[in-house]
Amino acid sequence: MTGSRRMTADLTVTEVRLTPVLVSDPPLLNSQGVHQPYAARLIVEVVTAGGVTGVGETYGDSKYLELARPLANALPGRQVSDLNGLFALAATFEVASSRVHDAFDVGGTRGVQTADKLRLSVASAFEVAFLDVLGKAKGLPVHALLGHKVRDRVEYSAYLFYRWAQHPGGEGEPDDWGEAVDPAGIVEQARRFVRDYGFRSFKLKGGVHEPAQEIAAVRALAEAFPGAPLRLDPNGVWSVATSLKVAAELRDVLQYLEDPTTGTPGMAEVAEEAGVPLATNMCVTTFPEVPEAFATGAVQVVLSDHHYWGGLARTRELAAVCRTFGVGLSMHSNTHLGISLAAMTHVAATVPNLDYACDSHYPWQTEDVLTRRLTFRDGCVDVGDAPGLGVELDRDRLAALHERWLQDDGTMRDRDDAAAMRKADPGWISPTLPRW
Ligand code: GKR
Ligand code: MG
Repeated sequence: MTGSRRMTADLTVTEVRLTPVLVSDPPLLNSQGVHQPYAARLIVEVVTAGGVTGVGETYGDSKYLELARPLANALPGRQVSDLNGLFALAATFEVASSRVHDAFDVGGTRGVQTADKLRLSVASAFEVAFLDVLGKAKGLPVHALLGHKVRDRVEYSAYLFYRWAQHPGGEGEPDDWGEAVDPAGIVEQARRFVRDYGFRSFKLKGGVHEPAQEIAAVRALAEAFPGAPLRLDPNGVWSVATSLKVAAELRDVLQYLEDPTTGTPGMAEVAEEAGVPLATNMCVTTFPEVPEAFATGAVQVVLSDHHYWGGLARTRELAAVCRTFGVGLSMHSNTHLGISLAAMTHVAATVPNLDYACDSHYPWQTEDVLTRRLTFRDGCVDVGDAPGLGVELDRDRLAALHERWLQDDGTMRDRDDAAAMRKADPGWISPTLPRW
C-alpha cells in the first residue's frame, strides 16, 4: 500500500436486523392516563460488508414496526454514507390511513400525526445506525461526524412525574420510588433525582390534577430548590384562560411553561400575555409547522425529539432554523433506552444554541440493551469520544427483552395510557380538551 492509499472498510449494507423489545416502565401519570407496565422500543442493527455494525433505536409500537420492516428490507446494497438516499427511500413508503390519525399521541400533535412524522421517526433509527457505522469505520465519535462537539457534557433536567407506588394489580416490575401524588411527594422525588443524578433543573409532568394542585407542587419545588429552573407541562389540556391564570401564578418561578394549551393559535394567544416563555413538543414537531408558530410568536422554545424530526442531521437543521428566528431549543423525551440517550447526547453536544437542559425519561428505565448504561453526573451525560455512538449491545439483554415482546399477547406492544388507567378506574376515558 502506498503512503497516500488507505484501506477503507466496505460500508455497503448487507443486513438489517430489527428487534422490538418491551422494557419495564413505572406507573407514571399524565393527562391521558398512566404508563403501562412495559413500553415498546425498536432496536435497529445495520451490518455492513466490511463487518462493521451500527445500532439505532426508535419508538416500537406496531405503526413504527410496520414501516421499519419494508425499509429495512430495501437497505441492503446501499451505502451507509447515503443519508439523503435513506430519507428519499423512506418517503416512498405508504402509511396506512388508519395510522395517520392517531387518537393517542401525548407527545405529538394530537390527532394530526402525519405520515411524514411516522416515516421520519422510523428513518431516524436507521440514520443513527448509519452514523454509528461511519463513526466506527472512521474511528470518529458521532459528534465529530456532525461537526464536532462544542461542549464536553450535555445537561439534562429531572423529569418529575406524579406516580403510583405500583401498577394496578401489582403488574410489571416493582421499584422503590413509592408514590408521588401531591406536592410533598413531588419534592421528595425531586430530592432523590438530585441525590442520585445531580440534576439542577426540574420538569413536572402536569395535566394530571386540577391546576391549583399542580401550581402548589411547582411552588413547593421553588421553595425546596430556590432559584432552580422549573418547568410545568400539562400536554395541552388547559384552555387559554386557564393557561394564563397558571402563568400569572407561576411566572416568577418558571423557566418556561410547556404546551399549556393545544394548537398553535391557542399557544399564540397564551404567549402574548403569559409573561413566561412557552415551550412545545406538541404544536411544532415537523418543519411545516414552524412558519405559523414562529410568525405568531406561539413558541419561544422548541423541544426537539430527534426521532420525530428525522435523526441527528435534521435536528441540526432545526437548530439552525431556531437560531435564525431567535427561538430557543432543547430536547423532548419519551420512554427510551441508552442508544437514544447516546444519540441525543451526541447531537446536543454539537448544537451551539442548545439553550436549556434536555428532557430524558432514562432514569425511569432501569432496564437496557447495553453492556454499560449511560450515567448522569451533576445532571449531565459526558460526551464520549469513542468511535460511533460509543455504546455496545448486550445480546443477552436484547434477547431477554425481545422474548418479553414475543410473549406479550399484544396489549403492551402499543402504547395505551388510557387502557392502563382503566385497570384502576374502569370509567376512565381520555379527556376532551380543554379539560380545565
Ligand atoms: O411519558 O407520559 C409521558 C409524557 O407525557 C410523554 O408522553 C410526553 O411526550 O414527555 C413528553 C412531553 O414532554 O410532552
Ligand atoms: Mg412536553
